[in-house]
Amino acid sequence: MSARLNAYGNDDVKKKDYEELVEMTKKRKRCKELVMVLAAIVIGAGCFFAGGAVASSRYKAEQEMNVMLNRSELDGLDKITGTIYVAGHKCPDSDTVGSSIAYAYLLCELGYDAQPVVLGQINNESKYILNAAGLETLMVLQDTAGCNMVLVDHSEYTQSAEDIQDANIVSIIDHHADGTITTAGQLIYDARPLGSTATIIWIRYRNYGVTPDQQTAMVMMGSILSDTKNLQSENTTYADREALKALSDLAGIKDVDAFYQDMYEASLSYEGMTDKEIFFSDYKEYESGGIKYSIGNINAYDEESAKDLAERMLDVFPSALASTGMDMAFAQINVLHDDVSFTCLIPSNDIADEVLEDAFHDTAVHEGIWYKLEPYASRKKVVVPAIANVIESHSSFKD
Ligand SMILES: [Mn+2]
Repeated sequence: MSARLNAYGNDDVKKKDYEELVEMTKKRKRCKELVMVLAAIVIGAGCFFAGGAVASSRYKAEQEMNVMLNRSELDGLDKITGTIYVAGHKCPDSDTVGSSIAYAYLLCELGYDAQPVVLGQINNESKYILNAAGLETLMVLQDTAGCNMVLVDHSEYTQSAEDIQDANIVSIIDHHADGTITTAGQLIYDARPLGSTATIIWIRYRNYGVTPDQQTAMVMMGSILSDTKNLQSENTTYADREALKALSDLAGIKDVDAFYQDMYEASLSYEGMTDKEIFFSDYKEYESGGIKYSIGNINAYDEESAKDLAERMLDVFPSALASTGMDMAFAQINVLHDDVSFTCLIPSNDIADEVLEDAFHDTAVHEGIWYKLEPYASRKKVVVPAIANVIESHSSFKD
């Protein structure tokens, strides 16, 4: 029997040996490849972590450098003698109160003698926030002449202390249109189009490498919630959302919506307040094309209480116009609920009514004494620009 030759020219026995050899070689090759892959992974990981460590230390050095660069803008404060007072606008709202506290705390942490103050009585919403944070109400500064001042949440003379021209203004931190206040000397002027001044101050904490304590974080939270209506208002930005997240963590507030709800309910309570005090509780004055006007912001629970408040504001207007020297005034009443939610504007007199008719004939419904607008219409972003636009384009209002 001739040996059967296979394709390799070997007999069956040799073929078996050969196949085993091939299999072994393959296994060895696979092993070698595995070892090489493992070695590559180990080397790669080593390089990655070493590179990562270099990158992170470089990043840390960069961060430290940034903090030092940012802090150097405070050098001028070293030459100041006496306390630096931090104040928001007249008829303080929760952003003004929280921002004053937060910025004064930041300056104190950086070694300066700073104190938060207010230019008038705080409203019920701010009282709720201070109470929740366990903080005392702020000192009312009557006289600012000769004082070192940081102005937060405003930059208009009409919204500041009467004698602010005679103060030494060292900084303005604001999120409104640039105002009328000017300074003789250098200053930190930080204006950013964010939802609240407290958000700008949170960014400044980060820039200076400082963390607010629990109480300060809570009042800053209150500022953002109040000015952005719990992030619902159209002025809300990415920065406001991030600031609120970080600050609620620091404040230890897990249920931010519930905190806002309690704030909101406190803001609806005008208990023990006269009609005049209600109108002036969140009140601002403006001037466009030589016409002076004011807007008082009020929150109401439902349409019925809004109607009641609107009637009461009509009674307040004549004396409010007389005592402030305004040409016209408006009450802005906000009803913000899941089931019913709107903003309405009540004009003080015929000329104010004409302005609203012109400004909102396309976007508002004229119902009896008020003009009903979309909910969350921001005083700053919707109401004031529309009114200013009408006043500036109609010279007849100046007569
Ligand atoms: Mn504000």
